[in-house]
Amino acid sequence: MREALPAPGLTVFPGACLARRVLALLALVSCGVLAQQTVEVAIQDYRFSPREVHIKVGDTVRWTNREKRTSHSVLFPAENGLESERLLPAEHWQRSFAQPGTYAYRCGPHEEMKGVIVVE
Ligand SMILES: [Cu+2]
Repeated sequence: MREALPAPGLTVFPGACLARRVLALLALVSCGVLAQQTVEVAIQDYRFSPREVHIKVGDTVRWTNREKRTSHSVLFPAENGLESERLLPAEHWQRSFAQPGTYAYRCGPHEEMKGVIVVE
């Protein structure tokens, strides 16, 4: 975003200066929103790795099945059983998180496989 600079010799009023600071602050905030990240979680040896992931609101988590032959899924019991498709080796699935909170999940077919996403 470019601002028009005052012509040489013009007085800049304090109010205009404040408005410019507010605009700069807004630009910073929107840049922060745009800087969304995708965090990788590997599924290997019947484990989610890392087991616990901390992200910011708006970030995306992508799970990739790194097994040689076992398929897995990603299941969020607290969200009406939201579940990925069954992931074959080398397949991945991702979702983003729009609300802060702690999201516990597990593998659909293997209940003992657990993980958690903490959205801050
Ligand atoms: Cu599994």
